Amino acid sequence: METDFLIKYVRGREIIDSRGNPTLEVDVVTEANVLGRASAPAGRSRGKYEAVEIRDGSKRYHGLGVQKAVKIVNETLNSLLKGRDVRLQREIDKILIEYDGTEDKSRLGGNVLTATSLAVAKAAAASLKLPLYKYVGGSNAHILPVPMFLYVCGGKLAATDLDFQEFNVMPTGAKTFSEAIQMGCEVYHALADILSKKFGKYSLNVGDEGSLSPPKVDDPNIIFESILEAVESQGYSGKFVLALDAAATHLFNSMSGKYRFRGKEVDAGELMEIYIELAKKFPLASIEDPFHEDDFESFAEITRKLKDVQIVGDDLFVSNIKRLKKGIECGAANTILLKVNQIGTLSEALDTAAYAMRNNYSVLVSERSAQTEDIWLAELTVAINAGQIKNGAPVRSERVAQFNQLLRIEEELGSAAKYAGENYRSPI
Ligand code: 2PG
Ligand code: MG
Repeated sequence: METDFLIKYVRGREIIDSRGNPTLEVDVVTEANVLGRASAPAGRSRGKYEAVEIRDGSKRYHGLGVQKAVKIVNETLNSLLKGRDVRLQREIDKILIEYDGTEDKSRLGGNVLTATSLAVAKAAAASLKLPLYKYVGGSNAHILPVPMFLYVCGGKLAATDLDFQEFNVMPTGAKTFSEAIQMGCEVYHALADILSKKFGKYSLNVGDEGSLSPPKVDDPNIIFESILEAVESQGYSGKFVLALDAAATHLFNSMSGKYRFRGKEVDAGELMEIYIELAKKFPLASIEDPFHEDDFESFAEITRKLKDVQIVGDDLFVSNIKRLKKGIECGAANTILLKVNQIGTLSEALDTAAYAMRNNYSVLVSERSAQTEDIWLAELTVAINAGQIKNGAPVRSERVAQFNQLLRIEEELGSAAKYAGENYRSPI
């Protein structure tokens, strides 16, 4: 019956994320009692142009409670969305965006919009008895992404002396997604061994996303060398490339106009040289946020200088189509990091991804440093045939949940599944 697809009610609740902070989960239930449930992830190393999160700011949970967000869902959104057809995703997202009415989504909140919008999509998919990736992506959703595994962290995401935030790897030489997972896990454990022998047992402490934490190391060269040693030890030479997230916004001192690096301050030109040297010395295939979030010019310069390297805009673009357009106009970066909660709704994220691809920008779908067990991220990555997913280390449940879902999707797609491999920037 057509009325089966109408929303009976929308309900929010406060749950906790992988950092032990509250986050919002939303249930969308249809008249046929079909449930769509989704939750919002949360960033720590956030860009200033991201959609604002609604948090309580009261005593509980150190101000991070989301009871206000729950109230918005249970009262405002419940009456706004009741009786709407869950299959009309764009219409529902438009209602949400218009009701919010702000540039930074501060009335309803990026967390409220993300959890609600995805819960609607999940309710529609479940009502139509389709997996989410097929509902959103259609019959051509078939690319299994190259997983970008996080091995070592610095910056805001781990208690190490490393300034750069993330040292990732991509098993581009695997033949299938499941082989990529196997390779990524084997090398992670080999690296854990190598780091603990070189830098002591505290290397085995893990950061926000399960990354390893070698103490008293501030030189990125040492990290990349150790990672390559681990890759070789497992017989995978040449089958992995390296990927860096400098998260340079958080190293930037706006007073001096310089970046913090290894105990001193360097200017944009010196930082550029550091990247160029790393790219010469290592199979460094991807650099995210090499400069701060307002420096489109330096982004454009590094994109010209390191032609073969994927230059990713995270804090720079914040998944926002307007900022992406500005970047495309001046040649800043060649890849967008896609995080739904930076922008708000699923429809906006899909628009940004489509616009990027049409302009020869690659799309790297990304987690946040705090996730839940919700697997919409994995589904979205296959839905848009993105070709790559950034998802932290392969060792914590909120990370593993995404990898495992991708393994299930690979199995379900059978011979139609295609691992992006070396074509991760342009998999079709
Ligand atoms: C990033 C992320 C995720 P956060 O900078 O890419 O790894 O950090 O989610 O904390 O913004
Ligand atoms: Mg980043």
